[in-house]
Amino acid sequence: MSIKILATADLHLGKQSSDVMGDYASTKFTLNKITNYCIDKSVDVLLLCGDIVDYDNRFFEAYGPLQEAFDRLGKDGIEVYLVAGNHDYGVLPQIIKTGNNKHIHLLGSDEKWEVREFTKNGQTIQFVGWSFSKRFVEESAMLSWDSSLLDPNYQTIGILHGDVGASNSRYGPINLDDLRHTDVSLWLLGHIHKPELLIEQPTVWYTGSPQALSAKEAGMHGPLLITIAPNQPLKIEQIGMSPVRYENISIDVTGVVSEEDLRNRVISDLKENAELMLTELEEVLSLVYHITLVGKNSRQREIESWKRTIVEHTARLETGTAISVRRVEAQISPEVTNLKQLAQQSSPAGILANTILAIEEDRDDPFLNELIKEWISKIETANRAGVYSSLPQESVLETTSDVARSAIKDECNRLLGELMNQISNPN
Ligand SMILES: [Mn+2]
Repeated sequence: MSIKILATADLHLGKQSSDVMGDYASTKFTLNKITNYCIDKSVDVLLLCGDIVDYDNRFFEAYGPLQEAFDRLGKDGIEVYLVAGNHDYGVLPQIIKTGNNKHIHLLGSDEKWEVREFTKNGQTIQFVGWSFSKRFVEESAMLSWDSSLLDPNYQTIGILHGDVGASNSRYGPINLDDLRHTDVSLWLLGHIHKPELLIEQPTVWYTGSPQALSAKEAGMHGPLLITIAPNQPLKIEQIGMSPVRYENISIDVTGVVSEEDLRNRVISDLKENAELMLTELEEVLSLVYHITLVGKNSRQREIESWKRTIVEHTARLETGTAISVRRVEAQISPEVTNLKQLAQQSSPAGILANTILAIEEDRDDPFLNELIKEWISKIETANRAGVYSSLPQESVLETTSDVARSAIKDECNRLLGELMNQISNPN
């Protein structure tokens, strides 16, 4: 006999996946799938590691779907242990209090560590957790960690929401070293939406968001299934459950000479890429690509115009998955046989070639340094502009020197392609 646990975080009820249409865009869809999975697969415990509800003011949007899920789980004898994150610190306790929720256990209210035991067929484990009670938490929850709360006879699973490795974070900074010495065999964390195994001993996971919400959340998304059998190592596997999957793909356009060529290359590359991950697409209704055109081609300007219709491309896979394209960008280098030789010239083409090389070789160059300074100052001005002030922080453009270098390189390549075309076709 064993204990089966399904763990997830960051569902953000009230939000929708971007770039897709249909019922499944709403994260209510995945809440329902999680509930069905727990019931169909005889899961014993559902663990939720924070930010299950998108915002503190989403009570009415979240209440119905969440309470319905809790009710269905309760009817099947499934217990839920959870902590609150920086988004749902207020709304989550409120929803739990409103319904008939004896089987729902919010751990660590008031930012105080709390332990609860769970027993099935004589096998006991314990869950320990800590919840946000306000939006911003600047001190690590581990400062108040107290090992004496734990019963040393039982295996422990810790659940916590926070920002690993970001000591200046206002969203509950977590230092991984603090988790290493806690007598907890498995830590399950929420906040970062990309599922990731952070350490093996003790095992520390970001469960990731069960439903991918935007192109920033590429790859497979779904809860972790954890099986605990007495005297056996933990078994952990990710269950693909997200109805949407975002992928970034580079397509080489070297040798493309016509719009038809470009179209054929895009269609066949997307199909090939999707077919490679077919086994992971069973639950995926929509596969959304962000395409970057790369390679060497001097028809940069024509490709810019040919690529405009690519976003209209759709196709369907044998799994029923619909393929679509959200965005196409081009990072194409001109067909220059010898960039180094060209960089020796003092002509505009030579200066562009030298700048591209300086970025590629990570070399210090006075002209490039000026460009970076100017780029950063322009983007900072744009970020400060009133029209953007209502955008959430994550939509603001980054102004690091790496981002500047990559933007400048794209632009130099484009200009150099233009120049080379003018030189080879003077009219
Ligand atoms: Mn969070």
